[in-house]
Amino acid sequence: MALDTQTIEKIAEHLESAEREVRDVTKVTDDYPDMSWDDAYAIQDTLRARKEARGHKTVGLKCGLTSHAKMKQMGVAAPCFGFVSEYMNCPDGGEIDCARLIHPKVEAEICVVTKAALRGPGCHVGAVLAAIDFVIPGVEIIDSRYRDFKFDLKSVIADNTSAARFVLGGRPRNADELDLRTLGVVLEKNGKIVALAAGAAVLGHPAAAVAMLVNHLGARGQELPAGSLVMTGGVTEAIAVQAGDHINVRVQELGSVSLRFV
Ligand code: 0L1
Ligand code: MG
Repeated sequence: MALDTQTIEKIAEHLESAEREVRDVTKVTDDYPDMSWDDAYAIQDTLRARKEARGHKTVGLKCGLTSHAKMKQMGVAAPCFGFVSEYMNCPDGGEIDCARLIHPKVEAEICVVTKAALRGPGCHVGAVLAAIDFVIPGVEIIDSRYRDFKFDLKSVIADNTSAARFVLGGRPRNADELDLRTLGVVLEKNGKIVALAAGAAVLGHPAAAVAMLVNHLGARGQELPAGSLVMTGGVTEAIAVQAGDHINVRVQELGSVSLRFV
């Protein structure tokens, strides 16, 4: 670790204030260029502890930058992991208040809820499929706290991978009834199709993103407990939205999820 505990706490407070006050900031590595990967996740962990201390329960984990479309869009070459909190959860068909967000974008995601604990290292797609309780479609609303979504991977990890809001809905299904690789996904904005993809866009198989998360946790001495929600990552590039926009995501076999920005 390049940063001491006090500095990590200071950066987490800085990023949390930016979110709470709905204002953008410059990326953390501008001020701390020697920050390590462990520092980046330590800042994220501190952010999580701060939210939990405010009563914001952590309700799921997320994989970010898991599709090549997203990696290309953001100019990074590897996935990252974050968490979602209770206050980020919005109802299917509901409204999202843009006044509480800086510059939101939406991502269509295939999400899973597990029924058995998973432990890495060595977790693979087969182990994940055996542990999935059900698959559910979702939309993630990302809102980087960094000006113009300009960041590097360490800075985005510190900023909890831009997590802001999420919506789950549609028709949950058992994983053994589906081939997650070939599930078609259609993202519509204001009634027009703006992005198309299939589940395989996420690391070849959405369960591979979950395995990667489990191995990441394993390297830190943690497991993914039974009953965990995991968002496996946007299947397409993220789409910018503003007040007045309506988003509908259709996932083959899993129904649709919609939301309106006000
Ligand atoms: O969920 C995601 O894929 C977002 C990861 C962070 C990068 C971004 O803000 O686009
Ligand atoms: Mg995402």
